[in-house]
Amino acid sequence: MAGGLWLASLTLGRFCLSAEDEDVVEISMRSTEDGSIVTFDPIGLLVRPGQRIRWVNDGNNVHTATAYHPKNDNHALRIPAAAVPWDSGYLVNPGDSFEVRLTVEGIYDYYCIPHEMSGMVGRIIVSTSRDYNQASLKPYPDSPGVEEWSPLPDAALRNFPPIPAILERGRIGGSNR
Ligand SMILES: [Cu+2]
Repeated sequence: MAGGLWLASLTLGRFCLSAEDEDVVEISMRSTEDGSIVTFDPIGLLVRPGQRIRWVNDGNNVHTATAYHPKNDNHALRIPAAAVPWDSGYLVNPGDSFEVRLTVEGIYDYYCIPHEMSGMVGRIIVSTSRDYNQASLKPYPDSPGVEEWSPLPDAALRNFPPIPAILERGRIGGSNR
């Protein structure tokens, strides 16, 4: 019970569990050795509120998992307004990982700091429903909307998987280009 309470008090951050490990959804931070392909895999993911999400570096490059949020270097707000933004910092070594637990329902777009310009972005939907209308999940506009926010690179805008596809399939694999 004490462990459960301790867990419940954590909303994000780096932490490690073994015996109490519950199900965790992993997202690989993938890169070819020459860096010609960089991608989150899966790039689109549907999770239930409160589920643990872990990004793991596959070891060929340096990556971050960083929420689209003005607190992260003036990026556009592309997570629910009530949600807490995150930034993993640089994950340098093979197997380096970072976890969040997203409790607010909605759409979460995030990027990799060194590879945003190359389109290394991902989208997580936190929802108890797979029904597009019932979940009332609306896509974010392409333009940042607020003057101070940085515009998104075209490569990033191109790569967000469509919301209906994520709801239907649950997970969308990363780029193989
Ligand atoms: Cu990256």
